[in-house]
Amino acid sequence: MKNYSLLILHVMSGNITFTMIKPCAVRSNFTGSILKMINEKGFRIKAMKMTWFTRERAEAFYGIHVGKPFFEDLVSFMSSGPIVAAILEKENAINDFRELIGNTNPAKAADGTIRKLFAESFTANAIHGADSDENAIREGSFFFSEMEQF
Ligand code: IDP
Ligand code: MG
Repeated sequence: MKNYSLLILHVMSGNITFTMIKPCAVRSNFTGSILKMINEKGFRIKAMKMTWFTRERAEAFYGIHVGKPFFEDLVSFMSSGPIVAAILEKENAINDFRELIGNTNPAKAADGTIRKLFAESFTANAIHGADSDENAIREGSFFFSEMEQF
């Protein structure tokens, strides 16, 4: 595979995460405020685009959640409008980003977290953050080619 060694380096160093500003937050014009918080926390934007999931692409992206009770709502919601997808770089990226976004359930998210500030509901919880180094690489590759990562 092309650039396989680079990919392994990223996985091992754990300095990459993948995020999406979800349709609810883009619709509400929170994109700028959220990106500001991400930058101020020390993340560097390695790749970024505004795009729109088709239903099929959303189903494929969230394949690990097939069969769960929230899957249908999640796929409908995620394909309901444009998102902003990005690959972010920082030491300890996965954990630090999960801390910045807060609990999946915004009712449980800590004060000052992105989900606490901007989420509308459990499903429409403003932002996605990858949960592991492996998933960050997989999810980033879902949206960005090598040439789109800087
Ligand atoms: P995460 O986004 O915090 O990693 P996951 O468990 O991976 O949480 O779930 C993916 C997304 O599915 C969540 O961000 C949320 O939008 C939605 N979701 C997860 N669990 C529930 C639920 O119990 N009710 C409604 N939506 C849920
Ligand atoms: Mg997850």
